Order: sequence, then C-alpha cells, then structure tokens
Amino acid sequence: MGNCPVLAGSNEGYGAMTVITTRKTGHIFWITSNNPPVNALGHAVRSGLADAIAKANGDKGVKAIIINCDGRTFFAGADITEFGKPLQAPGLPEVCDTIEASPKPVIAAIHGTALGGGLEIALACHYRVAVPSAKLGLPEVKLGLLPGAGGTQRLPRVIGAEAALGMIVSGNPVGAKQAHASGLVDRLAPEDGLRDAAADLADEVMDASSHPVSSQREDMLAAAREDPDLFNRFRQDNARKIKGLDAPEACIVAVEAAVNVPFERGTALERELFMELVGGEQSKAMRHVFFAERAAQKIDGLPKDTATYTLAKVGILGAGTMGGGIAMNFLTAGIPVTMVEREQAALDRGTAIMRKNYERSAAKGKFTVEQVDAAMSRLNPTLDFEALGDCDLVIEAVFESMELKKEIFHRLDQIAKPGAILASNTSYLDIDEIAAQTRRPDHVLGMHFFSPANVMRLLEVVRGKQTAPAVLATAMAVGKRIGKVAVVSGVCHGFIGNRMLAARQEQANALILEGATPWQVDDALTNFGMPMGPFQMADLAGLDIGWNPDTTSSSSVREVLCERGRRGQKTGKGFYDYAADRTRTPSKETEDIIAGFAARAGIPKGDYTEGEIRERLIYPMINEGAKILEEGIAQRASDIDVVWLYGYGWPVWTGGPMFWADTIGVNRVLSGLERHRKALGPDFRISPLLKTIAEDGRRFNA
Ligand code: 3H9
Repeated sequence: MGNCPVLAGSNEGYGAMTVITTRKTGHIFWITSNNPPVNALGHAVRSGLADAIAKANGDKGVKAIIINCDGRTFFAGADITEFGKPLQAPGLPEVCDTIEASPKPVIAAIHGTALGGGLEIALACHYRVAVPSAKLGLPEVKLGLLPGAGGTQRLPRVIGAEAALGMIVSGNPVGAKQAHASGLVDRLAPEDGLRDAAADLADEVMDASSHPVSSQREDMLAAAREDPDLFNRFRQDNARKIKGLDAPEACIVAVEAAVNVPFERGTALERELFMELVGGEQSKAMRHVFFAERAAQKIDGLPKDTATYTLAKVGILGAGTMGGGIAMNFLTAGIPVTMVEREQAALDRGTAIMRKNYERSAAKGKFTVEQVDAAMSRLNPTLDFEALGDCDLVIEAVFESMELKKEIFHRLDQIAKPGAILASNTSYLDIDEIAAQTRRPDHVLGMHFFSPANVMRLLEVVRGKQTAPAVLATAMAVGKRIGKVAVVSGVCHGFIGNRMLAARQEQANALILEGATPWQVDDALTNFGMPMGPFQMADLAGLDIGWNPDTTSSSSVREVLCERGRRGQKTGKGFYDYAADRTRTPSKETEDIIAGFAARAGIPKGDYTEGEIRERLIYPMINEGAKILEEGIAQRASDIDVVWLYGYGWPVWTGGPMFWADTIGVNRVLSGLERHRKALGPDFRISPLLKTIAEDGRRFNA
C-alpha cells in the first residue's frame, strides 16, 4: 500500500490548518487525522471529516472508506476546550450521521484510545478494526456529561443495553479484546498491522450489497426489552457511586430511551440532556478538574524536558500503615522495595497487612493471584538499615517527630549511595530542617502520601529550598508511574492539604462549644458531598492518637472522651456511639461533655443553620488556600483543588474548594468571613489576596 498515489486535493481548503488528509489506494479512500496530541475532534477535524466523506462518495472509483489517525491515538473525543463556546458547524452528531449514511462502507481503524466522540465516530462507521492494545470508551460522565453524538443510542444497539450502561455510566474504557468479544470491534489487527488489516476488511466488504448500520440495529436490544426492571436495578446497584452527580442519571435515561423509543427520538433526547449538562455547574467544575489535574504536572520554572533519575530500587523506612501502603504502590508498579523496620514483630505485622490488602484486592478482581505473588516477591523486608544503601530513592515513613526524622536523615545520608534521593513522608514538618541534617539537601524533598497510601491518589511533593530540579522532576515522574496525581507544594506547616484542614478543624472544634452538635457539623459537610465530617473522621482514626493516659488532664473534649474509654470506632464509642456493625448514633454522653466545657468557658449557646455551619467550616479553608497561593506554597489555585479532590474526597462536581469559591463568588466568601469575623477568633486574618480578588470581581482560577 505504501507507494500508492495520494489523492489530489487532500489539503484543499484548509491551508496550513489542515488536520485531515486523504489519499486513495485502489478502490479504498483513506481519511487520516493528524491533530496532536490526541486527535481531539475540534472544528477543523469535524469539517475535514465531513468534507472527506463527501469527496469519497463523489468519486466513482472509491468503493470503501477507512478513517484512521496518525500519532499516538485514534480520536480521544470532542475538543473539551470548545465546550461553553458557540458551536461551529458541523457538530459531531451531524458528522457521525454523515458517516453512517455513507452508501460506501466506512471502516474505523483504531489504535491508542477511541474515547468519547472518538468512539462515537467509530460507532457510526459500518465496521471497526482495532489493535489489541487499543482502548475504547465513553468517558463523558467523568466530565459531567453524557455522550452527545449518538453514543447513548448506538452503543446499546451494538453491544446490548446492559453492557452499554456499564460502559457509559462508569466512563471506564474497555480493552480491544473485550470490545471484540462484545461485538464492539469487528476484527482485531496485529499490533503493527492495523492499516493492512483495515484494507483487507475493506477489500472483503466493498462489494457487499449492504453493511451493518448501528442506528438501525434492533437485535442487541431484545434482552433489555424483556427485562424492563434492568434500569432501576442498575440505579439501585450504583446508588452510592453516583450520589450527588447529575450526569449518571442522564446517561441511564438516555440508554433507557435507546431501548424504548426510535433512534431519532433517542438522539433528540440525548441532545437535550447533553445541552443541559454542558451548560450546568457540575460539568463546568468537572472540566476544570480535567485540566487542573494536567496543569498540576507542570512545574513553574522547570522545563518539561528536565532530566530525571532512573529508579531501579526504592527503600522504605517504617513498615507501619503508611510505610506498607507506600511500598505497595511501588511493588504494584513493578519496582523492587527494601522495607526496613527496627523490630522483627513490626516488620512481620507490616508485611502480613500488605499481603492481606493485596489479597482483598485480588478477591475483588483487581489482581490475579499470580500478580499478588509477583508483587510480594519484589519486597525485601529487613531489619538491616544498611540495606537501604543501594536504593535510588528512600522514603522515610516513621512517626511524626522532628528529632527522630533528623536522626534518621543524618544516618541515611551516611549510607545512601551518591545521587540517591531521600524523601520524607512527613505530613507537617519542615523539610528544609530535615534536609539540613544531610550533606545532600539538594537531594531531599517531601513525598507526602495520603492514607490509605495504596488507595488514595494524591501525592504532595514538597519542594525544599534547595531541592534540585532533577530531583523534583523525578518525584513527579515517580508519582505518575505509580498512578498518583502529584502536586507540588512549598514548605510550610501542613503543606497545602493539612494546613487547610487545620483551619477547618479549628472551626469544627469551636462550633461544638458554641452549641452546634458534632453531628450537625459532620452533616453540614457530608450533605455538601464530603465523604466524612471531622468528628466521623476522628472516630475512624482513633481519638487516642497522641493521647497519653499517664499525663491526661481533662483539658479538652477529646481528652475527656479518651479518659471515659470513648476512643473511637475501635472501642465502640467516640464522639458517636457505634453498634456492632459500625452504624453510628449521636451520643448523649458526648453532648454532655461538650456542654460542660462550654459552660465552664462561659461560651453562650448559639443556634446555627446548616448553611452557617458550612460557611464557618469552608470559608476559612478558602481563606487559608488564598494565603497558600499568596505565599507561593501552591503554584496555582487549581493545584489546591487537586489536593482536596484527590486527598480528602472533596466532591468532584464542585471542582475543588477554590473553584467552588469562584462559582459562588469570591466576594460572597469575603462577606461571609466578615460576617463571622468575631466567631472566627482573635487571630483570624483575612487573606489580602482573597480580598483583592473579591473586590476586583475576579476568580482564583482565572
Ligand atoms: C466528548 O467526546 C463529548 C461527545 O460525546 C459529544 C460532543 C458533542 N480535548 O491526558 P494527557 C489534552 S467529551 C482537548 O496528558 P495522556 C490535555 O489537556 C471528551 N484537549 O495525555 C493535554 O494537554 P496539555 C471525551 C485534550 O497520554 C494533552 O491533550 N473524551 C483532550 O496521559 C495530553 O493529554 C475524554 O474525556 C480533549 N478531549 O492521556 C478523553 N484530551 O499537554 C480525554 C486530552 O496542554 N482525554 N487533551 O496538558 C484523556 O482521557 C487522555 O488525554 C488520553 C491521553 C487518555 C486520551
């Protein structure tokens, strides 16, 4: 095929902006997109595709059409940056209809990822060929949308409603092999033979009298038509996962329409739902999250091509909950880990918990037994500190004591090989002070994981004053390699996340003394969409962290709770009372303890609405976020959003705390803070940046 003539005019009409080229080989007309980096279906691509289809159909010598893409992937979807702007015709639904209506068969040749609008293009084609490594999916739901170019109507007709529901509502792609098994892909091509396989298929079908048309298929809908309860069952089964989000329900309604009404009515409904969602606050927030996550990878002042160190082996100091969780990330990614503890019992306990965690994940189908064994075989648990000497990166995960950490880093510096990176998993402490204990402060930084460290996706990479660019770039690259979302933070007490959490906790503690109950405080946050409130979180973690029975002096609510044996979920009671199945109920005893403290301190009992409680908890966090920006601790407001989304379960449909402030208006946050000023305490200061942004009517996320 390689030396076939290029069809004249392939670049006509688009000048330098040409992203679609065409050529002819025998009776086959090739339409190729080249729109890096991901062949997003922006205006130029859409109009190029429509014109090319028309051209192919107008050429008597053409008997079959192949759509494929250059570069790393097939179309990865609509161009998200175009959403919210006036649509430039042709729209994607129209392009899909044009492809499907082609009297000559159209074949999609898929490599990389056929996502969103990309899969919708493929579904509109009469045939689909893919390489085994390709992935196919409709991830629109993750952007607060539903597939808007016929995907909700064509996919159920091709693979059945139940399978389509799963793909569309989860937004997760499937591999080409699975897609082949389900009928979504007609033929698998050898990894390096996609074009030949597509051409072979074209040769086979070009003279057929008819071709499969996805929108006209009925066969795959039969099962759902006989099972009308399917959709409500699906809603119930997924209630927890889709709570608070608008898009999943819209997806379900649209797929239901595919089963029950003709294609044209189904697509009209899909369009209506899409327009509603794309203009709504949730999708705007979720699109912000998409770009925020990618922006977080970019480090101010650090060229994209900064060289990074190769990591062949990682050392972890401490086999506790954090150390074990951190180690699992590397083991899963295929990187050997040496894990050091001081005592055999602690080492054995830590290793056993890791294996148990892996086995639990395997039971859920996330790993095979072989993968678990392979991961654990990469672990070298040892009591020998010197064994860390050949590691390229050592992460210290011992408990929070500056003295201990200083001593450890001093020792590590003696034994770690030249060029090795030394990282601390500290949640609060000063990385520069720790780095000063070594002769390589430029090779020291913070890598702050969040608990459970093998699950939570956030990694705060703490850049010390002297951290070298290559060391920082390596930590970010490592984060990506182990599947984390890494965000750079400067050095301050608690970094980005915990510093803001402390601002919230201070208000939570104050509010309960002012008369709001812990349950009201927790509800104000969980009703907002946070997975847990501060008192539920405290009960889960254990109230006795840092509590000493020998020195306890009944000086805080927390101390008294511990003294009375109310140490959290593990003792069946903490702020709340817990039943054997961990169901929680408000505790009268806790309320009495709090009332006693309030009375002794002479704090009058206030009466708060849920909205006021929320303002008291969240506005000071945003204020702290503004200070974090002002001081250059975070590079950009969206980085703060990413920290809260991935580290603390902030509800994705509000886009993160700073984006939420932008949505409700920074001036509203400012006036709220001024209104609550007295209650916020004598030390409370409004951030000058927040004030300026509010007064100028600007946004944090400009
Ligand atoms: C849709 O299709 C709606 C339709 O149903 C209906 C319409 C009517 N648009 O992720 P990466 C940028 S909704 C614009 O780092 P990777 C991205 O920002 C869409 N830009 O690469 C980044 O820019 P920068 C449904 C996009 O290899 C660069 O490309 N589709 C888009 O790690 C590289 O991206 C999706 O939701 C886009 N669609 O991952 C898929 N996609 O370099 C979204 C990427 O300036 N995309 N960019 O930071 C992805 O999931 C991943 O990008 C992908 C590659 C897996 C493809």
